[in-house]
Amino acid sequence: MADRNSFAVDASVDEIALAIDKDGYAIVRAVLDATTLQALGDELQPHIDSAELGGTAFLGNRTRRLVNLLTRSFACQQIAIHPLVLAIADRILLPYCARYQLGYTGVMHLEPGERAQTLHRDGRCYPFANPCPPLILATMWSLGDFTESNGCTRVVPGSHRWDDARQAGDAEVVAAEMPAGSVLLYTSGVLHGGGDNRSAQPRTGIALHYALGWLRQVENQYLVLPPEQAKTLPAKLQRLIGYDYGGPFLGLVNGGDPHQLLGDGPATGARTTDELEAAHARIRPLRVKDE
Ligand SMILES: O=C(O)CCC(=O)C(=O)O
Ligand SMILES: [Fe+2]
Repeated sequence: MADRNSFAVDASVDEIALAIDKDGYAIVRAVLDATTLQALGDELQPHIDSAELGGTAFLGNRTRRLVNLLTRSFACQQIAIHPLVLAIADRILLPYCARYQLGYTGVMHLEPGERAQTLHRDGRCYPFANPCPPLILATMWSLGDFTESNGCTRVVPGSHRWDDARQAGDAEVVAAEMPAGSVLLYTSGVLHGGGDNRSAQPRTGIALHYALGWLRQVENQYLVLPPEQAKTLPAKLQRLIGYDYGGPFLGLVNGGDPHQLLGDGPATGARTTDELEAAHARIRPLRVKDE
């Protein structure tokens, strides 16, 4: 059955964001052109070949995991700032933060015979009870076709609105099938996991996660990419990896904008700006129930 949350690349950002709000995920099919897909494969494959296996049932005994993707692939730097993804991230995350950031980059390369991963929420590293607002917008780009038989990501529609105690029944799990060059987007509250790879070919996905700007990054992007290296990146990406305020009075360097470390900012900056204050004033404060 066709997935109602699977969209063609010309779908509107509104439609896609609405699906993510309602069901916790959406797929946008065939976003990347053949040249970009080829470049991603060429740049990443040598690193994937030498990457270690996960080594645990959760990380995957037959899954090669590669991290620090921005240091390894120019094409990955480009897809991290893909305008469609950023437009969707604006819609999903900016109601809860003045800035969001790239929190994690990784390849999940499931070798044939890999077993399905336990369903989980990517937001579990942050100690909030579920249901809770989106802390992360995760993207999973398919380097080849993602099918039910090669272990495509499985998602549980609507589970971002469930309590932590509720378990998913088999009939509630959807295989997020998509052709090569597509992107699955899901929020931190959605139960999901890699599938069984029953095919004879590996299944390769690129995970790029965007997190609210006031959270700690899963992968410390600015130690992975210290200023000398970060200088070579597009300005948008520099800010996205953390050379930016996390919000008013957050993430300062010399009392101001961390972007100054890359040589273009004021020597000392303002602790906040009118634009940050306005963005902060628009966000919905979270109410944490004291139990
Ligand atoms: O490989 C996949 O499809 C999902 C992997 C995943 O969700 C994870 O490792 O957190
Ligand atoms: Fe996950």
